[in-house]
Parts: sequence; C-alpha cells; structure tokens
Amino acid sequence: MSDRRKFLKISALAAGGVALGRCALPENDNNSAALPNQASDNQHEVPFVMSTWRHGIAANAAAFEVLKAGGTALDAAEVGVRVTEADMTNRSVGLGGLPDREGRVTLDACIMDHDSRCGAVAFLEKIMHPVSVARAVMEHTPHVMLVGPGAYAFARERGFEPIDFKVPLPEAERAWQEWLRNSEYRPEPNIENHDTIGILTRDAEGRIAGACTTSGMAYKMHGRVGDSPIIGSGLFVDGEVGGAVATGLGEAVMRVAGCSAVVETMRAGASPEEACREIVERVLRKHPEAEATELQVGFLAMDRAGRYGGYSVRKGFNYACTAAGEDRLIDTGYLRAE
Ligand code: SD4
Repeated sequence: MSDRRKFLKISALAAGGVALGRCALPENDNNSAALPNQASDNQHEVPFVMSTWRHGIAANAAAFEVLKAGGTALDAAEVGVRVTEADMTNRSVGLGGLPDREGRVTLDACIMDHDSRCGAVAFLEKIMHPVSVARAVMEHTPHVMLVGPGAYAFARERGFEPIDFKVPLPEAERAWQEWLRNSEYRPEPNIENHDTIGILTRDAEGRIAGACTTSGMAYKMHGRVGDSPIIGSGLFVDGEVGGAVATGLGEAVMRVAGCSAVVETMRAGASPEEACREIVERVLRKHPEAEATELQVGFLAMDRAGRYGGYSVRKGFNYACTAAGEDRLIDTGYLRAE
C-alpha cells in the first residue's frame, strides 16, 4: 500500500446511491437477506481497479500506477497480479504457495482483454510469473492454454527463467509435512483471509481486462487444475458487457462456468452485484452438500457502464477497489453467515 493511499475497510452495500469515483459507503451490515441487491449501483470513474481479498490492495496500487500513466487495462491487470505472484509470504498465489499432496507447487493463471483475446497456463512449475506466461500464450501462440511441461517449455522458449530457490518454501513445506500426518483433504474457506487473486481493470478508454492467478487449493491431487486458469470459470471478459473473476472452491465454480455465467447475467440486464449474487445462488443450488462442506465461492464483476460489485456464498470475502484518490477494502454480501 502506498503512503499516499489509506485503505478504508468498509462493509459493502450502500443502500441505493451512485458514488462516482469512489466506493459507496455502507449503511448496513452486509447481511444480504436484509439488503436485496441494493449495492448494485456502485459506480466508478475510469481508470478503476478491483481485485479479490486483502492482498488486492498492493496489486491494485501497481495496476493503478499503470492506468494513471495511460497504460492499458491489459497491462494493468498483468502488472497488478504480478505483485501478488512475487509475494513470497503469500501461501495461495505464486511460488510461495502451499504445495499439492506430493509436495509440488503448481501454478494456474489466465488473462483476458476486452476483445476476448485470452491466454492461460495451468499446472506450471518453477516459473515466478505464470500470468505473464499466460499473456505470452495469448500473444505468441495460436492457442489459449498450455499446461504442465508444455507450458514450462514454452515459458523457457520465451525467456522466462526458472527460479533458483527450492519450493515449497520452508514454511509451506512445514505446513505440508504437518498435513501429511493425517492427509485429510478439506478445502478451507477464506484461508487467512486471502486466496487466489483475480483482478479487473478499466482504463481511461473504458476498456476492461482481467487476470487471475493462484497456486490452487492446498494439498490438491497432483495434476489437479482449478477454475482460475479456465477462461469462463475463473475469469471472463466481454468488452460488450463487462468482466468477472472468481475465487474459492474451483470445482464449484467450474460446475457452473461461473464467470461466464456472471457476464451473461449482466448481458441479460443484471447489475454486477445482482449477477454475482445470482450465480452464487446457482452454485449453492448445484451443491446441496455445501452446508456441510463449508464451501466458499466469491465473484467480483464490473460492467462497461462503470458499475461494480461482488457476492459470495459465505461471510468473509472481500475485495479491494481503487479509483482516483480513493481506495477501499469492501466486504461483499453473502448468503451464509457461517
Ligand atoms: C482453485 N479457485 O484452485 C482456486 C483457488 C481458490 O480458494 O480461490 N481457492 O480452486
């Protein structure tokens, strides 16, 4: 967080009003039942950045610098999440992340712009910035997605150097060793109040772009790929409509093609927050066991009119938003308080 910027943590969901250039301030706690879609009028000026979780604060700051200097939404999205990927204290994004059950740190990422150009990598090891490899897939191949050794070989061809330190990092290795004692896989919602980073950016020209990057669920099966690098699940942008990013249990997001569904719901007329809420409700409908498993899924969305919002299955999901002179950390509405 830059010195000039002070993030204010607020409960989301202003009742009604449109707040240009800033996030609307709350009048109520974020119990969605009491506030049916009232935050849907949150609106921003350009440029604007929003991203998942508290770690989005630092990502937004970097992305916003790009936008302020006249950079594109696409550049800003990439630069923003690279900050999180490089943060070796982060246990859910980048090479500082927790490993899979074999002790390997495997990374997933994707990026997409307003013209529906997109790139993705999955199951990638030893490369610091999977989002930049994803962008290279988009710009330098006829494909959208490369995975595993193929993604690694492509990254090396494009000049990405492998890291020269051992992963998992010692702390992540210790956590994995501890986990191995019981080897019980149980996705935890809202781990340490941060998780995958998904970012949406809007530049001075009004173009929207997004990126999503993660080390995936801790202790996943080796080879498992979640929603985050899947265009339409962890991220979707359509310049005619808007964009969405997801966080949480990837399997649940993939089963409803989450971010594509959010964007299509906006296309049909819903505001970003209404759309996020509708797809969160769909996630729960498709997962009747969700109460027992404590499933968490959250979406963020913005539309081309400048409206933005988010919603989650459970309490605890928040996002950072940054506009000229204003930064906020906002708790989203949710369907389940526990
Ligand atoms: C995944 N959606 O791999 C990502 C990680 C995440 O809460 O957001 N976990 O499923």
